[in-house]
Amino acid sequence: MTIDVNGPAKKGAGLFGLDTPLADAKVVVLPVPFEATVSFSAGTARGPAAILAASHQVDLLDADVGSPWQSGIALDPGFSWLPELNEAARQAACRCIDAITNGQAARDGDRQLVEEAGLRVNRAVTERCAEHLRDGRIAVVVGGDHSVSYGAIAATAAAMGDRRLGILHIDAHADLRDAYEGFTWSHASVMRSVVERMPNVRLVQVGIRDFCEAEVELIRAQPGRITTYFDAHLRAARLAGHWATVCAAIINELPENVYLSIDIDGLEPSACPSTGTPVPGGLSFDELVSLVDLLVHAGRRIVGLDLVEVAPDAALADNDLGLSWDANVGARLLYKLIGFALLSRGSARPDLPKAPGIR
Ligand SMILES: [Mn+2]
Repeated sequence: MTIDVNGPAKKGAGLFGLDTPLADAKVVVLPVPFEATVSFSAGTARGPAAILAASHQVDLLDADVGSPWQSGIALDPGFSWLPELNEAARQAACRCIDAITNGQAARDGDRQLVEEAGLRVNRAVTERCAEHLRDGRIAVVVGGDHSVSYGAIAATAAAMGDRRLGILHIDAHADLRDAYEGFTWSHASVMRSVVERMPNVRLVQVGIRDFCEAEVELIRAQPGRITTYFDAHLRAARLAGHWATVCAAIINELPENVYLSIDIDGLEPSACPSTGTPVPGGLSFDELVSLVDLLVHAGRRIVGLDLVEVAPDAALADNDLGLSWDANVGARLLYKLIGFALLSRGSARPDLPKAPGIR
């Protein structure tokens, strides 16, 4: 199929209206619709389908990143067994959480089912991402809840060998809990697992505004491994218009090779009203885009990325997912993030007519 860069996407077209075969793609997007341990409300398992539907509205020429589609963006078919496993694990997790909140012990069988599901998903994501990385592609994971980032980060960290890997983690939540609600592979403990199990990783968190005392203690105890820019610290600088200074400080904490782990709830809830655990405050869409833009300008190389916790409005039927505001934001952010990753590896910047009077 030839792509009409000026026209609307064809019905049934692939991600961003493209149908790039894997062999011609520099970027591959792996959907992981898994959300076994989401605490507050479900829906992020429908995130990849909603982003695919909304991606047809995204124009292929972008003012920030140019034409990333020209590098080839393929959609990995994902894992056929995952939806069924997700459903079973989610029901078991709900029974566990119900038992715990009622002061009872969770059933061993339920707990084991959730643990094994998380392990299986993470292993599958690691293997698939490792294949794509070996083939020289940028692997992009779309969740699903934040637990699915683990496998993608593990593959990227392993591919780095002895070199350091910086994780730029955008989130409302610190995700440093110790096995939240008793689940090893919980979305709320994913970055703790990353730091504990991947010695070459340096974690830099931005936008954090939901955390517990133990998480703050962990951050305090590991100044060389974890740096957290709490939302409360960023607020004054943001409101005073010093965002570029804040970005420079954040980027300064990161090594040359950077993995972006973007939980959509790091943004203001207006950008993600249907996400599972929204928190007031957070970064604007523009602040996030400018941070990643400055990261690339500073010469950092984006070696992998994920976008997680995007959930469509629960009221939308499957055939209306393209109408989702959350997915609209998610699809546009995804296209820009892919574009920035390509720019960081030498793709051409966009050449738009100059705007008189501003730089
Ligand atoms: Mn979060």
